[in-house]
Amino acid sequence: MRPITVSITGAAGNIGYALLPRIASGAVFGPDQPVTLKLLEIEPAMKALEGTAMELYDCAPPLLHDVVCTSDPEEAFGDAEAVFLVGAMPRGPGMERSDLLRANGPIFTGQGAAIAKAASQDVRVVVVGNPANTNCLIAIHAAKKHGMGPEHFTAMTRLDMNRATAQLAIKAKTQIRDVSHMIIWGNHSPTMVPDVTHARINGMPAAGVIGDDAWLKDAFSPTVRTRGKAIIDARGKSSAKSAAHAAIEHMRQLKVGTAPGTWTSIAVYSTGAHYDVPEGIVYSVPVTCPGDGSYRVVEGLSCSDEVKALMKASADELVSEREAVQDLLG
Ligand code: NAX
Repeated sequence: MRPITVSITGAAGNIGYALLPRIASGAVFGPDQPVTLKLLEIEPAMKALEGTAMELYDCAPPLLHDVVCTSDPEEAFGDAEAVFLVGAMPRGPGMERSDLLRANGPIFTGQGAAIAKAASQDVRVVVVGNPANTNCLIAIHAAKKHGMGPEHFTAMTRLDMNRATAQLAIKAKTQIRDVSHMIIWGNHSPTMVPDVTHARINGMPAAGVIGDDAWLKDAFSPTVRTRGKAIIDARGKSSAKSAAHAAIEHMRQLKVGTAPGTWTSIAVYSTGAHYDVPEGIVYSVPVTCPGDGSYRVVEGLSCSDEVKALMKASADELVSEREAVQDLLG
């Protein structure tokens, strides 16, 4: 079978370390599909990348066709059919979210343009590096200048959805597989909206099965929103395995499809047509994926006034993030 080219940026980092062997073992494209991995890093991390690649070979994954290590974005994205934009500068002590946006934004102008120039015209991109939604928007604008449309680019809120799904299962003392239809609306930030309204446990409304509105309001949402910090406090390092897993699930559902009757949460470019989300931001919504790389926003879901207000607050945050990087959107 013809190998698929998959590009991963920040491949020598925490998440990259967890991501590479799983992609090379068929987690995204299945157990028969060979993959060529093209790994992008910045110059100072090339030595570490070499070590990561050595370990990857030492896993001897039968599906691994070839590995390319490079610091040249166009080489890294050449012929890519799937791209994981993980590489970004971490938020340092005393750095505000706006500082992070300014620091990381330029990475995504260059990479968005390089993807449009060098990748397969069917490429699908997931942005993981934070602030993921607005980094994705920056990449979309850069790619557009080279003729590639926004439908190729998405940002990851799957980790937030997985965190929420697991919390519901634990609270209901049931299995994770029994929980479905969780939604994350908005920004991958503390304003995200974990919405349980349509979630089901064994096909029944989750809120009814749990029967504890105070927990849903006061414990559930804050736990999901602050889970990243809780992991850092407990582990001394940020989420890596769970983030890599979420990125894999995100890409797998785009490429292979969502199961009938289910959906997933993905941050997509808003056309202004759904749920009063303003046009021109990257906003997480429930989507179904037919399996050809495309997605369809699930329409017509009811939202309470409380959820609508939270959704608007998250949209407002994304609009102000967009304003903060206006000069990068050209
Ligand atoms: P690390 O700091 O371990 O790794 C990042 C890697 O990116 C480093 O090796 C660095 O050299 C590389 N890098 C920096 N600039 C680059 C560039 N211009 N081109 C290519 N590579 C570049 O971070 P890690 O823990 O792997 O996290 C990566 C990103 O994921 C961070 O921005 C982090 O905030 C974000 N996350 C996003 C999540 C989400 O749900 N969307 C959750 C997990 C994670 O926190």
